[in-house]
Amino acid sequence: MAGFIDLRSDTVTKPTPAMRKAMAEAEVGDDVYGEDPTVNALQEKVAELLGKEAAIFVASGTMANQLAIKAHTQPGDELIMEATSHPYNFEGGAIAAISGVQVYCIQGVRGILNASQIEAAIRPADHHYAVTRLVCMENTHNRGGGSIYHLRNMREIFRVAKAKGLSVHLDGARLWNASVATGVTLNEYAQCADSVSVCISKGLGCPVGSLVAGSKEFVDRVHRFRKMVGGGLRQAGILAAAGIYALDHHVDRLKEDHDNAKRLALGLKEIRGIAVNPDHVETNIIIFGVAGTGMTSPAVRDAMKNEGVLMNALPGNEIRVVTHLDVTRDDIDKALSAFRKVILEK
Ligand code: TLP
Repeated sequence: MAGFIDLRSDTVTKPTPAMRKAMAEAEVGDDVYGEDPTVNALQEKVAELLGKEAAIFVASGTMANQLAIKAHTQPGDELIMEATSHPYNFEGGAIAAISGVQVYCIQGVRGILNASQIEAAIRPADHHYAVTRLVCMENTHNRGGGSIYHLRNMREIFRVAKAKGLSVHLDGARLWNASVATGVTLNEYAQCADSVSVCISKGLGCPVGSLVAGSKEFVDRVHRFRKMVGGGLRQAGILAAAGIYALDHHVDRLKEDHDNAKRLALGLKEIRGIAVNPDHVETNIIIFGVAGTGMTSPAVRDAMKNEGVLMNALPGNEIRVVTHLDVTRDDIDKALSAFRKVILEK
């Protein structure tokens, strides 16, 4: 929202003038005929970055995850996923509605699972049970506070899943954040999954868009399901051009977002009653508790709004703040002053 320091999400970014110029000048065609050169270029670029045969442009991260789940499964199957994961909690019940699949949820540590937890959740070959078909990971993990799946852990999970004949999907909405924070390439992460969804409308700052990558055959199935849900776009090159621009200009700068998040967490730690562990802030998301301040999280959110700073209140008196392209270091310092005013001078 104009005039506010908006820490609600990295989805709130507005395209920069240079990005808008790239969008305005994009060469376009009808993508339902496969004829949009800019969409094709973005798909090829992302497939190559992820080391997959193909990638397909879709409208949103939700559409990317849900079409991937649909393409991996049959109704009645079961998938294994962390209990606070995005596709299970924040995609409107789509796993059940669109794929008819049930979820075996496991509680992770800040959203992160390990291979032995996955192994223990795989159903035996017995007709009492659903057929376990798919394992999903989320890197970085949103509700886990932007936590990172370490590569060794992902490799081990992939090995366990493959040994049991399961498919693996990675919700990589913020995979670029993980990569910039660790130096692990997108390709290395993507080799631990059969399919990967990535969002260009989060940290990369594009107005719209996500991609799903995998084998040619898999992406062809996703293409069919994209059509079914009305997701076949026409001159989408205008959107894809933003993605190409962002890949060339907005990836390395994610480090600034991570530094700003850390700065905010270190400042919050000094405020009496706020429960935050700056060591847990690995990327651009901070989740912290406010119960010790004597205020509820909605009360903190509302009071901060009056001070010109927006954020999301979560259940359990927690607050989520997210740093991004449209938040400067100066904004972080202003937000910290506002927090001090709201919490210490109440
Ligand atoms: N997350 C949004 C909200 O839905 C919570 C946000 O503000 O963080 N995977 C992950 C890990 C996500 O965080 C999100 C969006 C999605 C998928 C879905 O992307 P969209 O919003 O494009 O459908």
